[in-house]
Amino acid sequence: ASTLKEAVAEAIPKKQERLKALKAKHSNTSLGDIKLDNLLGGMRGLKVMLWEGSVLDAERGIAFHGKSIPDCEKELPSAKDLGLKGKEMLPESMLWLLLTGEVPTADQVRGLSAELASKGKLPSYVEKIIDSFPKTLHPMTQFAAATAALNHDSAFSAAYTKGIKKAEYWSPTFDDSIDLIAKLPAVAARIYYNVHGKGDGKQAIDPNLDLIGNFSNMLGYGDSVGMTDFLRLYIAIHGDHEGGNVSAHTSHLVGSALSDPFLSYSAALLGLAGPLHGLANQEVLVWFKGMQESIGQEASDQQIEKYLEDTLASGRVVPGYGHAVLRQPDPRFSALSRFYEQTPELRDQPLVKMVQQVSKIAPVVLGRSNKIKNPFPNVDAASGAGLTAYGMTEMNFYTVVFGVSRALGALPNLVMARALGLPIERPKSMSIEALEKSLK
Ligand code: AMX
Repeated sequence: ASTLKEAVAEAIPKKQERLKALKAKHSNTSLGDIKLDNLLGGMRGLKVMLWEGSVLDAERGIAFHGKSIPDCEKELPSAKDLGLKGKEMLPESMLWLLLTGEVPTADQVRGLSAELASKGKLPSYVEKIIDSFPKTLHPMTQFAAATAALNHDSAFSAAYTKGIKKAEYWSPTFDDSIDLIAKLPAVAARIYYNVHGKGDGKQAIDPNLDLIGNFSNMLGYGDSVGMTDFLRLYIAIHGDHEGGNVSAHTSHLVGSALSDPFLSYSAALLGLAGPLHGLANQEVLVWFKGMQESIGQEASDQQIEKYLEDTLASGRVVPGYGHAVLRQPDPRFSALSRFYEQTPELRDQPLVKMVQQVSKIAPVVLGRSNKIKNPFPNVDAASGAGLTAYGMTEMNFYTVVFGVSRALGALPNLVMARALGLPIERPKSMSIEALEKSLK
């Protein structure tokens, strides 16, 4: 296949066959019991969703079609493989893997980058909508609203109105998904320009650059190979974290009503904006700032330990630590740490050093609480330090960067859900009275 759409078209019939075979053999096979604890405990552990891109293992962390982050770093075409400045894997390569299950060639990735660049500019009505937002409106609210507004030109919506056949749903869903992935950087950059005055907000998109090369340019960091390469890694590894997390599950749920990809992903962004989910990367920096003001930049291990204890005692969470599924340090945290250690200009930055220092102390302190199931750092513990070190000090923009990334996983799942004919989601809920009666 020379294009991603051709590769997806080749992958779909094989998936349809495998799903058919599973249904024929196992429609009534149990995947586990539902306990009251699951119902009251945020549905933890219940296997109730089909999600093709990635699977999260509590001990080993995320695997994208079976490939760990280190595997991806070795195998996926990188900036270097495409002759670009930098060396990190490209989010386009991750997108190809997530959608098809295959590692693309450098030429395939180059073609995809060019396609994304050709679709990256915003229609002027969306620019006007973004420009009309008050600067004080949180960037995530602006991001979600502008993303929803892009559905004005949805191919899926138009095709549905014309009466497209169910078997063909995946094709305009794919077209919208690529269109949205192409435009998210420009939406984000315009918000950054309006709120923080950096970059030029003009969407000068170079057809010979990759998605993140252009994103970095639009944000005003294009001259920094380090920042551009950091953003590539950041956006590749935040792309997908199986289906149950709030943003991914939201896009799946909303998409199941046949809302188009723009609406579905806008809803996902609103979930990502919560402090227990994507906003944690902003919260981490707020927490670090508070700590630096309180105990200084050269704090001792004992001072940090005490600060962590005080945070817990005050009833707040330590942002960037813990996870609903993971029970080991997050390999995404490890990948960012590796980047920091290998990058001389970052290694000695005070905040980067402090992030590494806290990551050794916090697991001990959080581990003493017998209720916290995972005392280890998650990806959000590390991600803001790199952005800050490269000059992006505006913390309320960090979750927007996460939001540019999460589309790489959420949107392919919508394509697959339509290709596999998955139905509208409609789980059963229970009232206390209904539970009392059925559990008597
Ligand atoms: N600091 C303090 N308390 C924590 C904690 C932390 N980092 N992590 C968990 N706990 C507490 C919970 O609040 C809960 O307390 P409660 O019983 O009084 O309500 C108890 O420990 C048990 O929680 P858990 O089963 O270990 O975790 P969970 O599945 O309920 O929640 C998560 C997972 C991520 C929301 C939680 O660990 C947390 O709030 N972490 C801090 C916020 C954060 O970093 N979020 C980002 C996660 C990754 C992402 O989505 N980007």
